[in-house]
Amino acid sequence: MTGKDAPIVVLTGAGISKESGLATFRDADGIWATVRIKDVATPDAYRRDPKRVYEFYNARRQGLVGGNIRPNAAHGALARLEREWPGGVLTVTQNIDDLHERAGAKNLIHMHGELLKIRCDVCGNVVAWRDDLGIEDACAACNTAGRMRPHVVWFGEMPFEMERIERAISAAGVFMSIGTSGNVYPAAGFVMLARQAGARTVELNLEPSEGATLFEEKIYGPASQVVPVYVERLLHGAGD
Ligand code: BJW
Repeated sequence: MTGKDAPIVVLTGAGISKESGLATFRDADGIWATVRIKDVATPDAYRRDPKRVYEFYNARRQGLVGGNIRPNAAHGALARLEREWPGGVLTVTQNIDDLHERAGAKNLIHMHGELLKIRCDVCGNVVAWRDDLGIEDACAACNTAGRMRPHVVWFGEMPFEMERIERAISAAGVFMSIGTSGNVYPAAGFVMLARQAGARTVELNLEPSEGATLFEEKIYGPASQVVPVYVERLLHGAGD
């Protein structure tokens, strides 16, 4: 299949957490079917109506912390791959949930931020946060009130750790994309970078994504089923 000394980069999206009970964005029953991006996921929405944005993320935070949300077999299989693959594995997730780390992932980048953190818009201080967030909450570092925001990346903002991600993809032997529709850049462009680097490119998704034709190998089905099988094949399959 591929040399086991070659590093693997895995990109994940909302589809990997669907079977854990978290909604995706663009499926028929997804988040964007009930709220508009421009009302909750842009810096302008936050400036215009911070309360609306707080409510949107408070509800999702409550769902993640208080709901019966657990990592599924796909998160578990990727954590196993990270532990056992000799060449090293970096998981880059677009998801703001904490299911990869709860499954045991250590080498992980949350390129679109984390739901269980908030950030001061004034001084940049980031803190862990599991409660509701409101306009009255003040920054523990600079004391400014009313300027704490979800530590997430909205449209028009730069995703986190782009240099590190691009360096890792440029050195990868395998690039796997799991549970993402390929609608949102720069993540949707990573497959092109991986191809330029000569990596083997694999899409594992419920259905063909926007960029499906760019992948050499495509495996369609629920992540909790197809990811563990693919990981087993990488670790112990016959070379092909
Ligand atoms: C399953 C499954 C199961 C279901 N098993 N699979 C014109 C052209 C190109 C780019 C732009 C453009 N105009 C504007 C842009 C840039 C813009 C962009 O991409 N816009 C597009 C809409 C066109 N991007 C940005 O603004 C980004 N920043 C940026 O570009 O900065 C400048 C820059 C320049 C140069 C280099 C680098 C940067 C920021 C994007 C921020 C995205 N933010 C969000 C919300 C915040 C976090 C949150 O609230 O959660 O991030 S939007 C939302 O979409 C969220 C997700 O992370 C992201 C991706 O969604 P994802 O994960 O793919 O979910 P879905 O629902 O789309 O797909 C799920 C898939 O799973 C489906 O395919 C299902 O079939 C599948 N599935 N069940 C397996 N059981």
